[in-house]
Amino acid sequence: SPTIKELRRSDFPSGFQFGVATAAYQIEGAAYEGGRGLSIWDVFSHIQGSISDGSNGDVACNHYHLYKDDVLMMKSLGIKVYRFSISWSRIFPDDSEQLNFEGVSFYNNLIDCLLDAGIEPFITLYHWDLPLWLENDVNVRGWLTKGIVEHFARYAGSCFKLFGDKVKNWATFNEIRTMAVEGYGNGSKAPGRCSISALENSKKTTGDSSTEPYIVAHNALLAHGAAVQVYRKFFQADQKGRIGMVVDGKWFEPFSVTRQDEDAAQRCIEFEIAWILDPLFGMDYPDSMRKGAANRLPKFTDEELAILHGSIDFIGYNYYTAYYAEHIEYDIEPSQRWHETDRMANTHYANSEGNLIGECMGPPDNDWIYNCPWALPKMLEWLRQRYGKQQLSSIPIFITENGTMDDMEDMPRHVACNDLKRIEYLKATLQNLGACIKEHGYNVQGYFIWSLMDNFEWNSGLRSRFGLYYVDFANKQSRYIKRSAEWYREFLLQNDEKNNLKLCCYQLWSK
Ligand code: PNW
Repeated sequence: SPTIKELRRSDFPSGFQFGVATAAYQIEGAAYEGGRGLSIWDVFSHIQGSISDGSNGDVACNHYHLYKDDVLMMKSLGIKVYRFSISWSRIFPDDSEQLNFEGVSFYNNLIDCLLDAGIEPFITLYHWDLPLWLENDVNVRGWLTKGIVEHFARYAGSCFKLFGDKVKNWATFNEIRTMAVEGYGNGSKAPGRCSISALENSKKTTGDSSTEPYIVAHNALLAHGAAVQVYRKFFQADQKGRIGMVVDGKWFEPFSVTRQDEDAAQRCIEFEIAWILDPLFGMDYPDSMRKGAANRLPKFTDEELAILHGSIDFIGYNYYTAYYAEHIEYDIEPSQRWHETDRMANTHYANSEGNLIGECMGPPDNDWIYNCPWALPKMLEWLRQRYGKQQLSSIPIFITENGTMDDMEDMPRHVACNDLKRIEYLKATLQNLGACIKEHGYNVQGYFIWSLMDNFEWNSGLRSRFGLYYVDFANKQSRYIKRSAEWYREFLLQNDEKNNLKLCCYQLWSK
């Protein structure tokens, strides 16, 4: 086992940025305030049975009202960058596509407050909360048609125009893979469409899961391309910011030492991360996907590929975990297949010898995160091999999310705040990240912990806690510091900074 060394800020390049990440629907609340329109998550979270604890994001962390306190909390951590998302339906509540100025001022106030606190904003334009009017428009049907592309480009352009003088980091999308597979493949996330037989009896909307995840991802990629064109053509020269995309993908190890399982592991990585990144690096979808999904995978025109090629100034990568992959042939009709079966692999937490991939971090019924800090360097090397050392030397990588949930549901607050397992997980990831940057020179420029505070964890609701701060959802959304927040602060701040910070926080507080 690797020796656990102490971790120091100086193990990372001096310009390396540390931060925390959140997303609008997961923290803002105020779902019916400030002129906000509904999104697909407002509808989905209120359908009985879709959220495991029956909660929703109506109030969430009430960040919409408590944002000033939250910025102070961030400042006291010593972070220098904050990743958050804009709620599209707060800016454009309905199909008139008229700006909602109350929504705009919320984000302006938040951004000003962050800059005041010396924290750089890093904005995700789309973190899964599509305005309902776009889902319901029969000519658009959410992400299912190309009609969405111009709407997204308009929304993105408005954000650049409204906030781009102050915001220099833009990510168009968070995790196109997850939104496509979980929103249209297994239906566990909004808009909850699925057709696979295992879920036939659930209350989810009927869709065609053999095609829709691919169509949705395709249209989202085109929307990304259109937004980047707008930024580069009209804003980038003046505003001097950068634009990229946030992707996710687990690392996969072969289930057994066989050629078949090695190929299966490679296929899984391609079906997760290369699906989205290959087209951005001038390639078509991976061959393995063309083979697996055949004519159900949409085709790019030359013109579309030309737009996508080179359309990111950085890669945002959300890293959480790794699994084992086993080769398997599915005996089902192409029309019954979906993304997870097309890749012809089963995934496991233990390999053929029974060894676990890592320590399980979550509670028994929500155990998708295993602590595999060693897999992050493997993924960085995989990216370098696939997209080229030269190319990746000019396209920096940001680890835009990394974190874990508590291992028990409904734990008392004092137990949840004594979160030593989270510290272990974060520290191990950072040790591996720092070491591989030093040894191999990967151009990784930042790292964000998911998340600043406990929040609405999508279909797992409010009980799956990912925060550095505890949120008491039953009592005014009060925030309480966890041991992991203290640990992050100790890691980030030098002694003199700690003293200065006390003073700054006091001054901000009294403002
Ligand atoms: C992220 N995977 O989703 C999301 O961006 C966050 O909004 C969410 O709260 C966070 O993870 C924690 O769940 C992911 O399969 C979904 O590796 C799936 C994976 C990774 C991240």
